[in-house]
Amino acid sequence: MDATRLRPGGHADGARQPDPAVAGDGSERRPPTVLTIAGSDASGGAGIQADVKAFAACGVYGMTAVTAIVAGGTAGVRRVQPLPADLVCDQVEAILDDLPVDAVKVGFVGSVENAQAILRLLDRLAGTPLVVDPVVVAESGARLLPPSGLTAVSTLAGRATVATPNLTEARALAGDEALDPDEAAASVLALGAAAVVVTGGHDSRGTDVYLDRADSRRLTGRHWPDGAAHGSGCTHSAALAARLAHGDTPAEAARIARRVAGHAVRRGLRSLGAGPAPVDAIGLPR
Ligand code: PXL
Repeated sequence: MDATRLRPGGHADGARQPDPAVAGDGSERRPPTVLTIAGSDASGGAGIQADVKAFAACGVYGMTAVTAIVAGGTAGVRRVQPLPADLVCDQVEAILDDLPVDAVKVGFVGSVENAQAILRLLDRLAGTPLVVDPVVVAESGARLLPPSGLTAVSTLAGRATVATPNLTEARALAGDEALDPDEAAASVLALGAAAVVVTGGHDSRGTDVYLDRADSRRLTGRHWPDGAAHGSGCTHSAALAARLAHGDTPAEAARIARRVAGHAVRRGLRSLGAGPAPVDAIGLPR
């Protein structure tokens, strides 16, 4: 199939368009696509596993480049093994040489070398919406990224269309533990990101703070303080990237991502795991 004949998304056109996969001009429609560059969480609740489930829940085709293997569960992490930076590059380049990418999410990078390699790869992705979730700690409290990695992750966050730190991560990037969510959002924006969401909507705070250079919003709604939260940040940033791939503005994508992550926490699988239970983004039968 000639890739130029494939079109993202689109809606079926009633009786004159019986096959929703074929557009009026005869070209075949394709789903929006999102690439996640992130770590593998052995427990299946967070990382790349959470991303792929959030992509499915948001109706996009997901592609993955794995940065690190995290041997961990809901209660903690045994080992973090970054993959070599050239292997991260090969994965991304294999995708870029073959498939369309409508949005990119960067999650846990695993190492400074990987962060630097990802920065170089972004040159090939200029113009593609980019969500950067600057993962530093797991929901269990386990530190995933050593302090030496913060500068590289700050640089990545500065390239984002939307950066999505939680309050702990935003303070770490800003180097100031005392910032409130608004101040933390302003500091991350100052790194160069086009927009920032300091997340809190899927944890005990209940409100996401959205900030870009023209707009500032509090994203509120139902709040699930006793929900299952392992993977909630990954689900949020993956859903946000998926909505950007659908063509939403950053502010609208952030609004929907808060809802998707909140529902995933509410439906979280409290019967699984010894720590914060894994989110459920896809509504598993039980
Ligand atoms: O939830 C943060 C997170 C992100 N990425 C990976 C993880 C975790 C938490 O465990 O393992 C790969």
